[in-house]
Amino acid sequence: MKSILENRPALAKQVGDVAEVAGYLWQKGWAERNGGNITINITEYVDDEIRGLKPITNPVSFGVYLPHLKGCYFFCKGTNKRMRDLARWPMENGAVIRILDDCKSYVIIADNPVCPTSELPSHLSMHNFLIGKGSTYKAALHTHPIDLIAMTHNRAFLEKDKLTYLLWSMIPETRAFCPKGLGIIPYKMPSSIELADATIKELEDYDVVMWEKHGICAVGENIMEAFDMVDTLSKSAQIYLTAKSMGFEPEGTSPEQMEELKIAFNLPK
Ligand code: 2HA
Ligand code: ZN
Repeated sequence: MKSILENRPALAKQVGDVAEVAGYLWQKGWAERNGGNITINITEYVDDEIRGLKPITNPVSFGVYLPHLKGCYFFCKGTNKRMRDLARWPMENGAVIRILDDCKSYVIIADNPVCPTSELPSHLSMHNFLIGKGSTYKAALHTHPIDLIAMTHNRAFLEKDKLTYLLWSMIPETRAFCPKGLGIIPYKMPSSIELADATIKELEDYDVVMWEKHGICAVGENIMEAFDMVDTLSKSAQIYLTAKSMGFEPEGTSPEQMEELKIAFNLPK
């Protein structure tokens, strides 16, 4: 069977980047079993031939009305599929979906009938929110970073922007490259509409949000950018816990040093 990626190098590059990031997630130990999910909005790479492709599944409802997604196309990791397999065989462990005109359901169009991620409601809600506000962001990533999830088991860290300032103060890169900080979402049932709604609310202020005792969600221009933000935050968490395990509280950069970075990098917060 001919793959939808054949003779479409720009689209193949997007899926290739997803596969590369899926490999990193596995190597980092953030993607046990089927843990985590990735979706990218590929509508800009869709040509008339793709638009004419017959669905390979019946319509499936995703449980929410998302008006900005009408006619959009996404590449999605499959539910119950492993990141480490997505890394090697993206089109066997993910699929391209088309959002139908009712804005509440999708069909799979290629390459295989791989049912999309269990977190589809939150992923599609994030894409709908991004398009609605005129953002150029195309990627949404959810993964399970050990260090950052562990931090959400401490109630003191769940206070608004407590973790943001702590992680920013561990290394200047985090302040510069995760400039909006880290939003916190109190524990909600995985895959639920409540989790999706709470996530998009936090995206008003943040590009990266923690799901308490579960994982992290990041949105970005592309999948590499979304991954880089999570990787940078995790590096800060590692520095914090390395200092703690050496028996001391890390000092952190000072408010003056933070302010200096804010001016130098023209940061929003
Ligand atoms: O896809 O991580 O949150 C598996 C998950 C659900
Ligand atoms: Zn998860």
